[in-house]
Amino acid sequence: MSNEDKRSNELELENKERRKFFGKTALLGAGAIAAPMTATMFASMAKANAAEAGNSAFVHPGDLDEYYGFWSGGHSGEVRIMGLPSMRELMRIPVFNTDSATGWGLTDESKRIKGDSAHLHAGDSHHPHMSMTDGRYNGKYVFINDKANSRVARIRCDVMKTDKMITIPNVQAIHGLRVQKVPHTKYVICNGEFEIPMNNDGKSSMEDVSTYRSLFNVIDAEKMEVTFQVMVDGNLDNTDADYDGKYFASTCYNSEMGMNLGEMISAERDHVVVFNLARCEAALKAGKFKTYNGNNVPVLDGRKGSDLTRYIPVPKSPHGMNTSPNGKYFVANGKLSPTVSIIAIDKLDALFSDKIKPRDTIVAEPELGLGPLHTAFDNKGNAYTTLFLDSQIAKWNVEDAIKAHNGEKVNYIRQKLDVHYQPGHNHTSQGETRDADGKWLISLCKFSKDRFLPVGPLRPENDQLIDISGDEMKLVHDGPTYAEPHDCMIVHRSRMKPNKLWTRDDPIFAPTVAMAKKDGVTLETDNKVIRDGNKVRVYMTSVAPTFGMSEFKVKLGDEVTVVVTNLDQVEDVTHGFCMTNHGVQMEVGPQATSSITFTANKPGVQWYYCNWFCHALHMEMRGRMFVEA
Ligand code: RUQ
Ligand code: CUA
Repeated sequence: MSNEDKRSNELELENKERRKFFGKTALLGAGAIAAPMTATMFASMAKANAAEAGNSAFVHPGDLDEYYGFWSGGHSGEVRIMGLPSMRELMRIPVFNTDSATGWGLTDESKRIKGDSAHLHAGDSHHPHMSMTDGRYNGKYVFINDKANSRVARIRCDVMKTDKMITIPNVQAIHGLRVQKVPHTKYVICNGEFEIPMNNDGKSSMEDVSTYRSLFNVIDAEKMEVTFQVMVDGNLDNTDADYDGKYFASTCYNSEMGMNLGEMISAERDHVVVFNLARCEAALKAGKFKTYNGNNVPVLDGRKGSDLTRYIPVPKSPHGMNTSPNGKYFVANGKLSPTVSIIAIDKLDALFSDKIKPRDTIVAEPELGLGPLHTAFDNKGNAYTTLFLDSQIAKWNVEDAIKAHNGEKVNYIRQKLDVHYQPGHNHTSQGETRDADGKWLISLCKFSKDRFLPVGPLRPENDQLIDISGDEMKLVHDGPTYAEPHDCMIVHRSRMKPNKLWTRDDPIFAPTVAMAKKDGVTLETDNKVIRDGNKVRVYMTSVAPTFGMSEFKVKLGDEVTVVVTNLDQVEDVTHGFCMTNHGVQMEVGPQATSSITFTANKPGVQWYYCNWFCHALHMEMRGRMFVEA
């Protein structure tokens, strides 16, 4: 049995055990207050859902999904975990947004992780992608970009929390993001979309755009530091990596370097830039770079004529960039052209040694329909392209498209399916890896219009689930979602092994543990108030249903840091800490330490309470801060 099969079986077994537990002992379980589902409840739900039973997407209540989906939250700034095929939302991971449930953006731990952007409370997350080993998801990290504030963040999949965030210098609007697939994710790659002057110090101008550039960014995935950047001609949109560890490719929709719409869409062809990783690393080593804007990030020159890059002309304002899971092709999606351009990756060596011309790498340019934005793949040689303007997904066969391009009389289009409406990204189960399995396709539709009960002028998006396991695509589920799942990826559950509890040595709260140590406090046992000038550190434990400290005193104007260590060892028993009227809220997971700092600017009695429902006596889990005037 493979490790993946073992993990899948393990999950099934745990699930059965859990149901036994809830069936018998949930009411008595110390701390566990989740209401058990009775047999009658199960039966009636099963009956209500009987009609759904024939639906391949139906997952019985209590059963586990086969896949984890990672959804970007778009301009809500977060990442969401979905279960597939049920399309149940399992969790939200705050990243670039601020979240009152978890205290993300409010706690000292999250502010430390956000670093230089701790003062920003907004973001626009687009492209979540998981780290890989040998072209396969390895369950370690998910990386995501923030277009709004030019950031990249990393989520640790053992705890499903953001653990690193960086602001990328010298660029504006990080857009396309992917990971190196082979041999492993050493680098995260991403594009600076908007062209800005180099240097952008106010001494350039609005009229002369000759110093404006977009940069390709190569980030060390473990250190989360920019290793180098590559300056290009034109701007950069989406990107992807090959399966050989040699090349990255990015689309450019503004080769014109236009500063308004008319200028940006004037050329019939823009291009794909291909980056040669070995040559970039060699140039970096040889010191062939410059720095800009007063920082020390090395910027390589990959403009036309450089040996680091090649420019392949493609029609017209291309958008999505997708590598086929057999490692053979880069597919650039035409957007304003009804075509996609298929670049043969095995011709890139010849292109970089100037044996062939850039357009010689194009092996087909199939016409698919209006507004092709993104392409996904199954394991049978088929591709699925979203047609934004046609509100359809075109299923087509890659090798047949190449035959047709070579003059053979074959129909490469397999099917066109209406989706509702205007799809942007799509994604197949494990389709950006060698493990593409051809089971599920998600169409992330930007409009839902009439598909759901009206909820006012602002409508949900519509994430549609399509069964692609048979010859025909079948739409099986409509999923309303909040602004705006730009992109997603679908990971088999056997690849994932999240923790059930925190471990006391977790690096996310290690600095807080170090601070306590300096104060002579042992977090696991002590409940203490430490005064340090007008700074007060309040250390307390929590065990359902009490805080280790039910009262403490501070003085008006003190800067108060409350550090809560949750000693509960029971799965799912999360506590919270909320100081009423102070905008102070946070999650404290089992075995975790969380801290939050605020000014005691209101005199008198201030109640604090646990804001995560943890026990039958959860309401009583509260205490008083007394602020002396
Ligand atoms: S982009 S709808 Cu931000 Cu991924 Cu194509
Ligand atoms: Cu602890 Cu609610």
